[in-house]
Amino acid sequence: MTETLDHTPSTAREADPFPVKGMDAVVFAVGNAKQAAHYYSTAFGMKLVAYSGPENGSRETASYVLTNGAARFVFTSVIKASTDWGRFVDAHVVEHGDGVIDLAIEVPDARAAYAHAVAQGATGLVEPYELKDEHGTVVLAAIATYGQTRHTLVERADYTGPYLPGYTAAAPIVEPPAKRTFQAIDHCVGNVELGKMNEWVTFYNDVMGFTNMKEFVGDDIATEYSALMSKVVADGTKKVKFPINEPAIAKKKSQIDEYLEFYNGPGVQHIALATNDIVATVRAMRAAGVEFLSVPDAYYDTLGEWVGDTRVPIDELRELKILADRDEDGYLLQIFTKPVQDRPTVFFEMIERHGSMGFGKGNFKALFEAIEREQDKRGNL
Ligand code: TYF
Ligand code: FE
Repeated sequence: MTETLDHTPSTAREADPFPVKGMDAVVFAVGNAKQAAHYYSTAFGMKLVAYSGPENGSRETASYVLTNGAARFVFTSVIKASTDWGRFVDAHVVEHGDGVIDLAIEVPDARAAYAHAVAQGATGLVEPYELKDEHGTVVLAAIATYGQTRHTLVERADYTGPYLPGYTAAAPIVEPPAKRTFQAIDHCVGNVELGKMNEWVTFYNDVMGFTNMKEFVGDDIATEYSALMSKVVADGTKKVKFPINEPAIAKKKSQIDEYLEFYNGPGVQHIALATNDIVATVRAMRAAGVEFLSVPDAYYDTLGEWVGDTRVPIDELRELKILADRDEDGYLLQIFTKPVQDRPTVFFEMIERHGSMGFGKGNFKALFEAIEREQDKRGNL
């Protein structure tokens, strides 16, 4: 038998089966969305742009949409549950505390993305459907990921409204800061149970065609100090990056186990926000009362020797407790907030990249020790 020649142009043959445009939104289910919208405005420097609630036809939930550059967060609370969705959001807050219910991804074709995902083994949660208003049409579908988290697939085409049909434009709660605090979502990290990291990495490989990035925390480092293992998957353009952590057995209870205990299962651990002036951002956020993790002064005594020159003098990094790391592609500056609710669960990272596409591997020891000091304050064994 002769081989059949494949005449498909190579571009089509290699076409991405699950193209993505970027993160559409991070959607939080919270106990009090009105106050969350205020906190993310005044403390994180975001801008309220859209609202959905009883005043514009949504009697069940109130949702506040805040943006900062391309980054979009949505905070949803239940007013009075009357559908399965309202009951789900209510139960989510009881079970997990304030947390992320949806890492929504913008795609060029939500129907095709959903069909591909489900064919590759994803659990479909919402079949593709259209929403329309005077600003145009949006197609939405949703698939399940770890824990009770989902990925809504959002096709906006030519939609010109402030967020989605059902939302109306809203005025900022306070005047946004003159200088933007961050401009995009850099990566979104999930915590999964012991032994499940590779399953979820395979899920993103199969369902979304995401590939593994080279930076990971293996069991060699895990047992020494970090008490976690981590791998990163990303889409072909590296715009959407999802690190996945699982706990590792170590001297003390893993920070991932602590999260899983207080979140009552897997979920989003941290959202990293990209800034182009981390010094100004951290100064503004600290002044507004945001708490960040501290590393010992000794970290800065040796930093210059291995990180080399960065845009920010070491003394300023030391003053603000900003971390730095360098790899073969460049360097990055980063800092981590403490958990932003009473449960030791969700936190944020601010990151300023200069070439490096890593996640701060050189800082893992100092960072994880800082996290463990916080765990100790909470009475961790
Ligand atoms: O996203 C990352 O991989 C880095 C490092 O519990 C990190 O921000 C990893 C795990 C963790 C805290 C930070
Ligand atoms: Fe991170």
